[in-house]
Amino acid sequence: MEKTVIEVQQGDITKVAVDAIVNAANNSLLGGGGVDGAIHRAGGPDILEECRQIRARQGGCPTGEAVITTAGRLPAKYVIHTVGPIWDGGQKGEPGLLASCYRNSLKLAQEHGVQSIAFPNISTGVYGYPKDKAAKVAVETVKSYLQEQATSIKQVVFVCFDEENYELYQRLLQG
Ligand code: AR6
Repeated sequence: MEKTVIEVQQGDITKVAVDAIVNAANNSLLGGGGVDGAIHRAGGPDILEECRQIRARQGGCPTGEAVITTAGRLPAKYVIHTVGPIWDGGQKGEPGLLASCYRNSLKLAQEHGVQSIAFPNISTGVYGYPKDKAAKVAVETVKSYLQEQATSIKQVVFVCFDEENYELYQRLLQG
């Protein structure tokens, strides 16, 4: 089987033309700041309306899980909203929850026939997860998922907004 390409880019995830972009959302699914704010601003009100419907059905999104909507005005077809853990010292299950975000997002993408997917650096903004630790979890989880599963996904892009994350991911993906 053809190998999935894993790439790193620096920039704004709302501009990336892939089948699905992942949003670092919160349990309410009702929007917020950071990448969540940027996605809803650029994508328009349809995304929030779909999030409201999901919320009415299932009461938001638990930490570590993911839900999918269309992408409004964005170049992507889908937005996968996942909720990262809030960093609280690292002994409260944060690494497992962060890994679940990546795994559940890939699973949902696969269920929708997605071939290319872009991730932001989940939890490393407002939620305070140390960037180096989060990058390791992200890269390890994506790599092991792709090794374990037969998948439709041909391209995974880590979109880093800041220089520090960009350098961390470049280093981790070199090897
Ligand atoms: N494109 C790509 N990455 C971005 C963008 C962008 N346009 N904007 C910010 N980032 P954060 P969290 C990076 O705070 O830590 C929201 O209010 C940013 O530099 O967006 O998971 C939600 O509603 C950082 O590396 O998400 C939640 O309440 C990364 O995205 C809460 O923040 C994640 O930072 C979630 O916190």
